[in-house]
Amino acid sequence: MKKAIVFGCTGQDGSYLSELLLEKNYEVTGVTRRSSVNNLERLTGVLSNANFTLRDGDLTDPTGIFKLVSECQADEIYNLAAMSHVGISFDQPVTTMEINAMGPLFILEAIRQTSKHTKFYQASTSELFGNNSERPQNEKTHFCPASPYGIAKLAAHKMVGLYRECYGVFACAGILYNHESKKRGENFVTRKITKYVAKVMKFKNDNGRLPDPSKNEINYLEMGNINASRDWSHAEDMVRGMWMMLQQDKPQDFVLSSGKTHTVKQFLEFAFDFAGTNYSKYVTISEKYYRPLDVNYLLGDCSKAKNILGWKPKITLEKMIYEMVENDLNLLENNGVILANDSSNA
Ligand code: NAP
Ligand code: G4F
Repeated sequence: MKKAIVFGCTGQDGSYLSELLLEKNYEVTGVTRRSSVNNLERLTGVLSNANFTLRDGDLTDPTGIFKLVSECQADEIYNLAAMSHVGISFDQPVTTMEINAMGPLFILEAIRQTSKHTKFYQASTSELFGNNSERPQNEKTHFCPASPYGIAKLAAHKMVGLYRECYGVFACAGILYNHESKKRGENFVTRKITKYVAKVMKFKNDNGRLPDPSKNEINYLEMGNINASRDWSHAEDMVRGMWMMLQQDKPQDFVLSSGKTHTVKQFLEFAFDFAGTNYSKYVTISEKYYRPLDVNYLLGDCSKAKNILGWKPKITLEKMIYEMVENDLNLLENNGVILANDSSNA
């Protein structure tokens, strides 16, 4: 039985990847950092599986990581842990560097010193390309990150290449474009929108008509830069690609993307269609959600992954938005979850 460690198992990707690895009969060690509240809700599908074990670990703690990596002697380690919000990285640049740049280095160094046979996957990102004008971007496109998040991820990305080249560590970085799902964090733009649309739909189901924000029947949806374009995929497709990278004979980096880009405005249009209305009545633009610098256009060319891994995305954007809206509506209908006002500037 193969053994894998998943850093970031409580997150969107970590939970889907843990499910996938268990389906493939791996013994999975999921790493969680200390939390004062239960944050295992995304793991409900795996917690009762006898092949899944939770262990404490924080990416900012090199001694703990050394101990974990050397004791487990895993076949594969996936690092999906990160301070993953680009907007917040402008407010927390130091923490972002500590977690996103130093964390992967601690894991690589532990592998090099104590577990050389272990294959390593690092969660790189399309944010590495920043505002490079090349379209679409691929593995050869020049990196031009435009946030503390992107810069920290670039440091980790370069370390992966270095450890591969200098020390022969089997290390791969997946340059992944945006991916979403019903498990997406609530302060990313897609989930923020689908949660709001679900609230509109619930009002309509209860009252037989749409809510009117000008009559305080619902808060306005405050948004930032809705002209930005993103290449959105489903997280389940992406974690399959991560696993495929580590099944190769040779370690390499790969872009994973849908190959299509849409503006946030278009995402709003698609999502509000499910409620049978248009977003313009509900959305206000607030400076609070603008970033000091934003990446305006991302579009990935995943030909290399298609040719070498045989990977391609299966879930369409439309299907994904439907899944997200339906899930948020179910949460509202079944649990009476009240959508909190988003008071952060994320
Ligand atoms: P996510 O839902 O925000 O999950 C992040 C995970 O990292 C959580 O489990 C979090 O734990 C953990 N974490 C944060 N700081 C940590 C620390 N100091 N020590 C240990 N664990 C820590 O992110 P995601 O969307 O699944 O993304 C997974 C990875 O892919 C991230 O590295 C992200 O940067 C990268 N990525 C994501 C996308 C995307 O569109 N989703 C695209 C490209 C790359 P808590 O639950 O305790 O917070
Ligand atoms: O959903 P977002 O916060 O995702 P962003 O910044 O693209 O980052 C995500 O994808 C990266 C891969 O490209 C990952 F590496 C990263 O970990 C994360 O998963 O924002 C998407 C776009 C941005 O242009 C943002 O400015 O939506 C714009 N936006 C407009 N209004 C908003 C909002 N973003 C958020 N979070 N909240 C808003 O109200």
